[in-house]
Amino acid sequence: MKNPVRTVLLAAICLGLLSAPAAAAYKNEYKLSVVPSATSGWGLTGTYFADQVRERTQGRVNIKVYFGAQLMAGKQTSELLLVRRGAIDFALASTINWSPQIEELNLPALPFFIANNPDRYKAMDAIEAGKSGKMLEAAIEKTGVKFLGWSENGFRELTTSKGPINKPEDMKGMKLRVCGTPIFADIFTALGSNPQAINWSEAVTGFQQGIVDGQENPTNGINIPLQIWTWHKYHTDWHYMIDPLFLTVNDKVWKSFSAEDQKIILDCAKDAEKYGKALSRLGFDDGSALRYLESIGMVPAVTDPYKVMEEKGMTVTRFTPEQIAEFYKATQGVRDTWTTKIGVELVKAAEEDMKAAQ
Ligand code: X2X
Repeated sequence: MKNPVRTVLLAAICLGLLSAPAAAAYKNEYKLSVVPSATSGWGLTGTYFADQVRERTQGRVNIKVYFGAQLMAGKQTSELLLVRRGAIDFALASTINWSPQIEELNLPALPFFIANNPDRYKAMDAIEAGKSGKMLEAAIEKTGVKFLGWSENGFRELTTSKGPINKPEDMKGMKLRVCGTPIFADIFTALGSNPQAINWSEAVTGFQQGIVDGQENPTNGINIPLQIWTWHKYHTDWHYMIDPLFLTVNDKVWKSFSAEDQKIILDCAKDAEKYGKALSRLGFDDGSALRYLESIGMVPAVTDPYKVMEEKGMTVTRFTPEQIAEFYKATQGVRDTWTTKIGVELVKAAEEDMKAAQ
């Protein structure tokens, strides 16, 4: 042993005893879960977030996106459980898929609630920015995961192979695919249809085989990328509810990041919110979505969804205020029952947030 000091130092380095104090152990790859495909608005937003994080952390945080609910073997309502356990690191999750475990997240699924405001996008933003949004974030974080920021799948519209739908009676007996979240069964039963709970991973096969007569999903985010007109020729533009998306990460994983990387990740989540919302709102808002997408050089191929649906042979029924009023009335019982489950205080806070913003 020629140089004992050097030997001790080398041994200490090998044991990791002298490693830099700020350098937490990072994984080579972090898994981010997305329920639909890579080409959905949701999938594009997940990729955008992962790319931004990788670039801005200079590769320190390397996120890989897993599409098609593959990390949950297709069972979309298991996502929260797997993020909590650490089998999934990050998720760009929908309130719909986490609401079976977190009752508060049913708020945006209250039928004809958010879109019942003059500007439905302002109403959504006001909830997220307001007191009710803070209550939703707290409900998410109470389960032991870190909330990073909002994004959007979009207002959900009905597409059917039979139609058109002008009044609740037109839906009578129709077999409609819904996800397995309980409030959906209640809404579609109240409207006289026959809801079928099918995971998204199996829903497209259901459309191909004609097992169901229709489904509901956002236009830009899901229906157009999926070319839903292949199976459904009728589009009912009723905006009956919305699924906001949110970025979230396992708490332990979050705590393993340096303060610098945490800040970068939160900044990237803010940008993912702007991008995801612009994709969802393109062609439906006052033109801000298009201007934003132009400013970041990310305009998608379809910028006029109504025109595309009509060109593809879809009959688009845009609801009048009188029609909305009829559907509103038919779903009053669902709003009453679910307001109690969600929490009267939260629903009231959301009403106040939305009203203040109009
Ligand atoms: O299952 C659906 O309809 C989807 C893809 O929109 C959700 O995950 C909520």
